[in-house]
Amino acid sequence: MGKKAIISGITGQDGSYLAELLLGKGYEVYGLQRRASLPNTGRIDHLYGRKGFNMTYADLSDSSNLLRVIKKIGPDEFYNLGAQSHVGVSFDVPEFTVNTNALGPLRILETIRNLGLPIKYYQASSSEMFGKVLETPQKVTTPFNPQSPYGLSKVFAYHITKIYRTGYSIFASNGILFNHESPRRGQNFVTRKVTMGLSRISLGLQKTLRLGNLDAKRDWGYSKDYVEAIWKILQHKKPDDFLIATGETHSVREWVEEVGKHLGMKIEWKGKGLKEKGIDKKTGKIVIEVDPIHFRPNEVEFLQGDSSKARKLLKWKPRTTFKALAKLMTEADLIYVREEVAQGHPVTK
Ligand code: NAP
Ligand code: F7E
Repeated sequence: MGKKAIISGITGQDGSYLAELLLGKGYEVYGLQRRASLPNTGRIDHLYGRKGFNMTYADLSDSSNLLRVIKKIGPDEFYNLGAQSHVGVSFDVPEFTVNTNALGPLRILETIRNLGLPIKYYQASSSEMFGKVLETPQKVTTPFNPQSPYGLSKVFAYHITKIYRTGYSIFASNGILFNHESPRRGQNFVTRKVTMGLSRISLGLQKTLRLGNLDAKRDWGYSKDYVEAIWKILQHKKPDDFLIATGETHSVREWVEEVGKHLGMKIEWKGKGLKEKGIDKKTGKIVIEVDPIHFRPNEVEFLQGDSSKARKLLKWKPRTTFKALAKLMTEADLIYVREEVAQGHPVTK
């Protein structure tokens, strides 16, 4: 019989790709789904009915339900991907963010400890923990300097994972993943917001797209490549912490330009600060404007990861470049927007 894995956050971007990967490897997958007033399973609807795929209700804020579910399933592996994952939103809902992202992992680890079962635990740690970076490129050994409730919640989760590993000999590992994107990325993260927004503009459905800090630089990879690293981290001979990144860094402005190219636009920048505009040279129209509503109280300006430890010990490397990622996400969103229109869904004007 295949291994059993629980995935929290299965309805999210990474959870959906990880579920596909594990089912392909013959796992029995148990996804934790939280209750929502509208269906929240759009990313995994295609998996229902597939052999080995199971879903159950659970919430990371509810210890007793985590105990019941983990005890009943008795998994070999627990992938904790569930989180309030939006950095900007974490300034608006800091307590909820910390409860889910910091105490959630503690609740799972306590359950594993109390049950005394040999369950391997994966913690979805984040490059946001490096925050205002103290070293470049960032390595597994770079000190953390978080700048948001989100970043700080993930620092707690990172350390509690290590404490349960060293203190109770639990196979508990951290994957410090840098930004990773895909056509399944939430639409309020900047890469997807741009591929959706510029696709709509190219089809004449929207006039401009309003963004925040265009200078921020990120090390952007592809979620499908990164879930392979997540799986490999739990297959490593001993529990450890790994950093997963491409090593390339680009600004939000460069992402906009690259996406524009795939839509036949040539975006040029005029003006400075709040007055800066992105203009499509081919049409002379303004397509990007700056809106301070998207600025954060603290900003992480620059991230670039050194994943050499994972490349050496896990034999993992990213397969998708920045340019390839922009192409695949833009192509997918052009189709998505066209379908949205064909189905008569409202579009932003
Ligand atoms: P995502 O798309 O936002 O998915 C988050 C998932 O967590 C969703 O399934 C969400 O459920 C679930 N969730 C939220 N609150 C919950 C709660 N209280 N109880 C149970 N489930 C809850 O995030 P992602 O991009 O796939 O990222 C996966 C994980 O990796 C997250 O922990 C994130 O913080 C971390 N991470 C992401 C990146 C990245 O660049 N993507 C980088 C580093 C680390 P609903 O669908 O119901 O909202
Ligand atoms: O912002 C800037 C924004 O929200 C990237 C999460 O998956 O990765 C993600 O966090 C940058 C920031 O991702 C807009 O200020 C400009 O500097 O796409 P993002 P993030 O904050 O880096 C890390 C690794 C995680 O762990 C998180 O879970 O882009 N930016 N204009 C904008 N960002 C957004 N969202 N919207 C804008 O209009």
